[in-house]
Amino acid sequence: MFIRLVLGVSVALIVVAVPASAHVVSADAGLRVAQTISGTELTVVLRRTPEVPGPLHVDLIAYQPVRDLTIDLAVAGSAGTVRLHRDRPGTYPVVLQVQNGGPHELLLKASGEVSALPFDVRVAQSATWELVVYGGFGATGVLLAAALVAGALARRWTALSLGGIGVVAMVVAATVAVVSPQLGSEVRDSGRPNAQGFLSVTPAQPRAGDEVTVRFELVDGSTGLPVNDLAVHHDALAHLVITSEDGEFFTHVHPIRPAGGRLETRLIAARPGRYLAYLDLERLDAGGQLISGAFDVGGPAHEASPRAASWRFPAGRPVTVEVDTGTTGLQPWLGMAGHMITRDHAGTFFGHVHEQSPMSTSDGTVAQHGPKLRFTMSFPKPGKYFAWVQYVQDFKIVTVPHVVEVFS
Ligand SMILES: [Cu+2]
Repeated sequence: MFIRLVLGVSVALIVVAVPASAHVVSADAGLRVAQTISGTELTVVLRRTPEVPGPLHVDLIAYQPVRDLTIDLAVAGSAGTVRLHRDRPGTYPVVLQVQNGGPHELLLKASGEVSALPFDVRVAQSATWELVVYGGFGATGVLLAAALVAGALARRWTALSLGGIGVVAMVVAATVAVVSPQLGSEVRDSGRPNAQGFLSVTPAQPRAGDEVTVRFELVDGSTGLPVNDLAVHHDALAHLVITSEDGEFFTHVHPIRPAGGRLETRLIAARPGRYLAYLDLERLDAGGQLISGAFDVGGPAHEASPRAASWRFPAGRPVTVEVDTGTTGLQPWLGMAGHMITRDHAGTFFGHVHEQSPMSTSDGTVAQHGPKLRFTMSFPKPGKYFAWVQYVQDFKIVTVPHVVEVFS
């Protein structure tokens, strides 16, 4: 009876899981974070780590166009280097070391850009309450066995006292096991944190053809302090879509994090005109947020090439499109088989939907989707919209632009 109870409580204890978080690297969980560094689109994969001190296996998955690029990686005093080779997309592994559990930052450096990716190492570490619980159950077992032996040898009082102490030890262990999930859990204020974002560009007045650094400063709406709690969602700290107002230019990147509360990306703004930026992020314990901004690029105006609408949809109700990619070799990117990003002509509406097949568990290197991608979205009002379908084939991000006419 005692043994069954002890086993039951022990199993219940093992099942009490550490609360999931968006940054955790543990024995059962790895982390994927997309990063656009020095113009190269990467997925940084932090593999599962069973113990500390121990190795941290990091894979950089590089997407075309890949150019010759040296990326220095560092975490907690351990460093490594990855050299990307031109036109060789795919996985570049490196092994770093982690000394202990808790919060860490993985530093990536390439061509003067630095990104610090926060993550949390959670591997089995003995907490005080665990020592009490396991020690209590251990003592119970020993004392009860001793009591049985004493009982068998007809030492009644010895058997009773050993049994009594054993029962006390078990009660203490069981009590701590029951209340321990509450120990150490953080008390949080109610309400969800809200971020304010400010966009700036360098140079401040870029000309067509310049390399432009686009920067978002993120501060907490209540405290005004830099936002340091971005959660990895859809395999990135933040997703940044920049389009020219005329819809001719489109980029979907994953900005580097040079410091807490700051996200940056570099791009060549080839066309003059207005550019609209949409930053999609999520904070821990908060919902998703879309922060937008705009900047202007000077230079003699280019005529936008007239493009006929490839899709016509009714306004205000869900529509499903099927896109035939012509291949069964699609690799998941950002955890999905395909992405569709939409924007209205004025830039006041922005949408991002995903392909409908189940979310992939692959790190992106396995081709497991296609040829058809299905997207369901809706367009709120009649008018002209732009849509961009994105998927990955042979480690290349394919972007297919569409013009959409939405009627009433
Ligand atoms: Cu993204």
